[in-house]
Amino acid sequence: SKSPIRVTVTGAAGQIGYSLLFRIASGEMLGKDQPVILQLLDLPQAQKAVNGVIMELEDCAFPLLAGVIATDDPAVAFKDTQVALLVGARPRGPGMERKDLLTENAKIFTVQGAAIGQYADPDVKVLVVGNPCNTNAYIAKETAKKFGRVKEKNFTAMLRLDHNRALSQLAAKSGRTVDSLKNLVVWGNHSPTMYADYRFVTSNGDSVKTLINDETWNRETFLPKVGKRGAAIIEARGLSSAASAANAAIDHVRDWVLGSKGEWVTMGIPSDGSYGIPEGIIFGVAVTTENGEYKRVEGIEVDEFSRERINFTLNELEEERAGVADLLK
Ligand code: NAX
Repeated sequence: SKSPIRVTVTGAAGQIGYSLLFRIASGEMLGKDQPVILQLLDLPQAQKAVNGVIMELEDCAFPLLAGVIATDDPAVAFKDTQVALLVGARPRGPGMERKDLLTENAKIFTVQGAAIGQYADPDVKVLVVGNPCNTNAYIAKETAKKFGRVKEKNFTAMLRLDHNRALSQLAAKSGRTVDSLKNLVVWGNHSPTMYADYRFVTSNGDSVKTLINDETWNRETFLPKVGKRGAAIIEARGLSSAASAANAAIDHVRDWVLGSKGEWVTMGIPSDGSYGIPEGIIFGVAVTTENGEYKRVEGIEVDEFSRERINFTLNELEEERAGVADLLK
């Protein structure tokens, strides 16, 4: 049988954690034959709640769950970890400006990036979910890099929820099934500025754009709906998306580790300069995945409207990067 993979989850006592951990332990993320050891990080005041979650994990008697640890120490949580899901983050409190949110989170992700850089497995795959996730991933990457041990390109941010949201909207509008849709990409930042690009989506060989045949719908309904879906969930549920976010995290890591079988999926990855995205910025792009590696889809045509939208979301990311530059010196 396979030896267990160490999986770190931060923010383990939170609502995404509560959806995520059980699915990881049941084998939905790394495979039904792959044992896992969970390394759970949360704040000191959340340890009691983490222990409650661990009691429930025990009560599931998952055959693949080879061990669980709980800690408030990043050095312990990231020790030898092979997959790290960075979910815990500082939420925006009353009266907090966007800038404050950015710097509060920058502090968390420099600490965690340093722990990953020092203690994680050199091949660790990192997915940042905690917002602002692109910039948090950037901060963790830049900090980890200083230790020269782990792979920079393995710092990724979660755009998959946006990707899945867009898929569902396109399926409903075109009357095709979600699983028939191929070649969607969501460019940019996980924020309302993201650009869900339906131009190349096909369903059983048919162009979905042609099937829908309504560019006004794209611009005035689809794009805003996908962009503001998070806010709509909060409005309806009184809480932010959790089960769908956990589901997207599972999709992201599963495809990365087990392969996307030639299909495009969206991942926020460090830019290599293609598509005019400055190197190093964590930007949502289309990738295919195979043998535990992602490969950026190259050569996607960028028309005038798409260039405008890509620049808009890029601008926001450049502002975020400038906002944390001092902290990374
Ligand atoms: P919760 O507030 O329910 O849970 C967050 C947990 O993180 C808490 O248990 C808290 O104690 C812990 N935490 C805070 N700071 C920590 C630190 N320094 N180290 C370890 N743990 C820490 O939030 P939840 O609903 O689970 O959301 C978590 C994050 O995901 C938020 O930042 C949220 O904005 C983000 N999201 C990102 C999405 C994406 O698509 N990228 C979508 C869903 C979600 O909004």
